[in-house]
Amino acid sequence: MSTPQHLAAEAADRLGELTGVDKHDVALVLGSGWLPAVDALGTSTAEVSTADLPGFAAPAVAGHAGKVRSVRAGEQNLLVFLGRTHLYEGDGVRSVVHGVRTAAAAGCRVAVLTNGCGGLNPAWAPGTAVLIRDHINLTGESPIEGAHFVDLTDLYSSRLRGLCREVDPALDEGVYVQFPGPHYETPAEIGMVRAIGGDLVGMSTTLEAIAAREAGLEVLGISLVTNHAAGTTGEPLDHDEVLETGRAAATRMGALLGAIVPRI
Ligand code: 8IG
Repeated sequence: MSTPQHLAAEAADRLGELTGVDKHDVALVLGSGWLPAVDALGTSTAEVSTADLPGFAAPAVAGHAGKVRSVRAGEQNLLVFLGRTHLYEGDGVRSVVHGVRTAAAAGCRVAVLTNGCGGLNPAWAPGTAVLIRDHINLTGESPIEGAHFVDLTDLYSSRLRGLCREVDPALDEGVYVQFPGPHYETPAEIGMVRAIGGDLVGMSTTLEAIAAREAGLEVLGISLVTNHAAGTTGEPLDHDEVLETGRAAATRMGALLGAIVPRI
């Protein structure tokens, strides 16, 4: 019988062989708009295709390459996922959280989960980074298998959020709401998000955060608001504009991550 944790341990072993790095310390998952930030993190010592690691699904979206880098940053070995598997790809929740489980099996104690998302607060111009304070998981899924009642109080570590605000006191915080996607929300759905206390809408992160917590990792979540949420301006949402906003913000996001990671 192969559990998801066994499969992750196999992937971590293979990762160790391919990168020559026995143990990683901090995992980073780079979402939409964050990929170019990788160069600001440190010196890349190895790049592995997830196709060469057991358990990873083939990537499905332009701008989401299935690559993992080992990056040396000061005294730390970073395991950087250049893209992620989304629930809407249809490969199931096990695939979505396999990277985080692999990171845990590779020795990581912290997971930094980034994403691109829509923002409900009109003051958040596209290109604004927002710390995730908490989440609402509207996927109807859990990555946890069996009767394992994992506590999600302070899922998004207040210690790590505090550290981010030492780096940039202007960082706002918000509640991230994950929808299954891949369609964006209707204006009525954004009205619901507002009513239930959400500030950010996206298609990732919450399932990975839950799996990370189950695996004992400390979690930091940072969203890049790439667009105003549907119906909050007169404009329709466009995936190419989302990618362009990410490219334009990359240098700032790189500087932010580059300043935060050494303090973790
Ligand atoms: I980038 O407005 C990005 N991803 N659900 N809604 C949802 N996902 C997103 C959005 C958005 N922008």
